[in-house]
Amino acid sequence: MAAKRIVFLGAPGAGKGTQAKILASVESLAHISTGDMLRAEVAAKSVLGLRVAEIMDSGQLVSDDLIVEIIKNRVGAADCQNGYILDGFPRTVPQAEALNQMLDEVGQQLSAVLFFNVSEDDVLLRLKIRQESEGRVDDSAETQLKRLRVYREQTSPLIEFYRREGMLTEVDGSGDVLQISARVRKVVDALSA
Ligand code: B4P
Repeated sequence: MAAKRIVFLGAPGAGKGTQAKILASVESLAHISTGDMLRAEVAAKSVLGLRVAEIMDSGQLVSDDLIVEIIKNRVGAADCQNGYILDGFPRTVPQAEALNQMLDEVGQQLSAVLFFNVSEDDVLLRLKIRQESEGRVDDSAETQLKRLRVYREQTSPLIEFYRREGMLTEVDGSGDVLQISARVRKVVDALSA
């Protein structure tokens, strides 16, 4: 079976990570979350972690060069042979261009880009609940709004970018987790049909 290489795109709190975990396990794909990778560096207090902690906590994006370097090293790993889900990458047009170039260089192609469409009200509610249960610094009320602004300005242009490339499939990201994962499965099943 052909490897599946899928990008999950959406606002902070749109449920990319939640859905990526489910799909990765069902389809035996590597789940590559730049957010999780950066948080692990911060928790380990590594040189990289110390550099990015403040940027993440303030709701800003980490620099494109740094993220591209992280992804380059990650997609070559053995667990990516069957394919992978890029969860939270790319997040800017330069990151998307770097990904295209990276894939060209190794003769690979993306299979699909899934855009999780969720209202800002739903996103803010989910982040508020997560802040209460997990206490993530970047889920505080003030930072949530900043992250949404950064998303609108820097990430949402990717919707048009991938639509133009004929790669974009929109998934209704409202409703409960199982409803949404059924929608995701439908799109992914169609890729292998
Ligand atoms: P991420 O970790 O990607 O954070 P996220 O956008 O909040 O996560 P996601 O959309 O996956 O939401 P989730 O499923 O968890 O990024 C964090 C930071 O890292 C960024 O701000 C940036 O600083 C940095 N970063 C990451 N990638 C970068 C890049 N490429 N370039 C530069 N910087 C980068 O869902 C959210 C919550 O909702 C969860 O609590 C979940 O349980 C809940 N939920 C999910 N689905 C639900 C549903 N259907 N109903 C109710 N609740 C639901």
